[in-house]
Amino acid sequence: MFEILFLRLGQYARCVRKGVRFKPCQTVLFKSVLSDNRGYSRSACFHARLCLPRLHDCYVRNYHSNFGVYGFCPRKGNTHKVSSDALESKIKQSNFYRFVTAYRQHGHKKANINPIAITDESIVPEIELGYYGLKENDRFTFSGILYAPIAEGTVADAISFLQKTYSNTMSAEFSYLEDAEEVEWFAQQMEQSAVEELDRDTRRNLAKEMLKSQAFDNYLATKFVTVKRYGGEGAESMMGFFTEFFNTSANAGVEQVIMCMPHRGRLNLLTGMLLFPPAQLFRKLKGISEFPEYVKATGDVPSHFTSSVDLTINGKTLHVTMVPGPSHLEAANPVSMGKTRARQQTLKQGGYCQIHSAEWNNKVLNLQVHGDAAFSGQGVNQETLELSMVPHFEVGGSVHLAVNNQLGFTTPPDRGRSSRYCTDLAKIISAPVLHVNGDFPEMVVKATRIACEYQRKFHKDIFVDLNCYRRWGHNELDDPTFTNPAIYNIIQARRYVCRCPSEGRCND
Ligand SMILES: Cc1ncc(C[n+]2csc(CCOP(=O)(O)OP(=O)(O)O)c2C)c(N)n1
Ligand SMILES: [Mg+2]
Repeated sequence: MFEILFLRLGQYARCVRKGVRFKPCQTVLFKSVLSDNRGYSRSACFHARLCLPRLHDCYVRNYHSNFGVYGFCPRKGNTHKVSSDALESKIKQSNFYRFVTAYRQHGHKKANINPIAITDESIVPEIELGYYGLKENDRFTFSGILYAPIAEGTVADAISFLQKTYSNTMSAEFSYLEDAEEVEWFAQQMEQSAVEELDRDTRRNLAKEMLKSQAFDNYLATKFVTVKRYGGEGAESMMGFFTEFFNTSANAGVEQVIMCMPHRGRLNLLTGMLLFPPAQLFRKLKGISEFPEYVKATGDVPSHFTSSVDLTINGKTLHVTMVPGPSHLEAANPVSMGKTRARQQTLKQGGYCQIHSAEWNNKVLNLQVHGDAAFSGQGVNQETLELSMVPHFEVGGSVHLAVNNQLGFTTPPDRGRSSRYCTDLAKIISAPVLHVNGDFPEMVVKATRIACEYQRKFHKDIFVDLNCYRRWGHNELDDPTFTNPAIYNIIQARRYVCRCPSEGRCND
């Protein structure tokens, strides 16, 4: 009975999509070829008297209809309204408001986001007080303009708060967002996050995951000296991103994450969090096939390994699928988006929901991890980003992490791109970018939280630019001191990020 009902509905849906028109309560002859799992076909021919209008309303969305396009959730227009109090405060204190706005826009230029900075850009003319006719001891009401913990104070107080928010070890670019509501929301998140402390459990977990990643790299470096492992040393805080990303997603009701990732730190993530069996990896690193002995085959290189697992987080199940990695950098990004969309379609989510007014509901989330050089250098990223909000391609916003170790094999940023940041391509779709110093893993966690919340709220792409460094050569077998002596003078004089408890980093 269910099979017949299913067939009727499926047939009807296909006919509707092909443009076949039915009259209400018309007797329809369905002739179908059914395939069963024993591999042969049998014909079925039966009549069905269907109450078509009711069926149509309840179960089927036309591809094009008055309700919109099947598989597409139109975005709401800009309905942002500034409260009258806030507006009054802004108008009365317009010079101060201009200054705060400029800080939100340009503060990132003097942020301390580069752990291996060679040059220092501390003067940013756009946020010099003289431009706004302000003096340090002028007093203003902050309410309606700033999301500071104090309601009023001097310009010096405001500068110290803005500095802590936008010119610290984390910063953001968001002033170009096209919707005023998003700009205001972003400023609020940044300013509230600046005064928040992470709880003890989060900090302990963060330290644990980073140390695990480092111990894994040390082990591989000792046991498999001649193997290319593309280690995560210098970028350990990417584990902070992943921990927070998976936790916050599971807590928010995400059920599936479809992700793509290049070589850097991939083995660390696979074995550390995505339950990839270390024994299988070690077999491969020893030169033995990753398949069981009775299978006469060998697979791809270790850095293309993949995983598809159920994680249990706070009693919730989060399925994480990492798509297989090709050598061709960034090529997996559109594949991961396509897979995300296909999963959303299977689960009838967002634009595929049978309820016409449904919005993206974030059950399936796309995560894209990039290398700094590959992201700015590969044209496929421009193509993928431009598809990110196109009907029938969009996935309700992807979260992007750029593991920015400031080298692409041997190429430093100033020889590999013209843009200021490796993530500047994000601006073609006006996507916000959070820049964070990888030496401050707690800031990485905060940036990840804001990124996930933005994606969830606005269903648009967002980027985290994790500024870090590469402790060894590109694949540990090359000598970077020969190709990049200036950078490696700085790197070799440093200690590992997880070993700096006295400096307040992971200090539990
Ligand atoms: C399309 C493509 N071009 C070139 C390469 C060769 N290649 C492999 S890794 C790499 C450097 C990538 O740098 P980045 O994206 O910054 O990642 P990192 O290794 O620094 O993490 C290059 C050029 C490749 N694999 N794919
Ligand atoms: Mg790089």
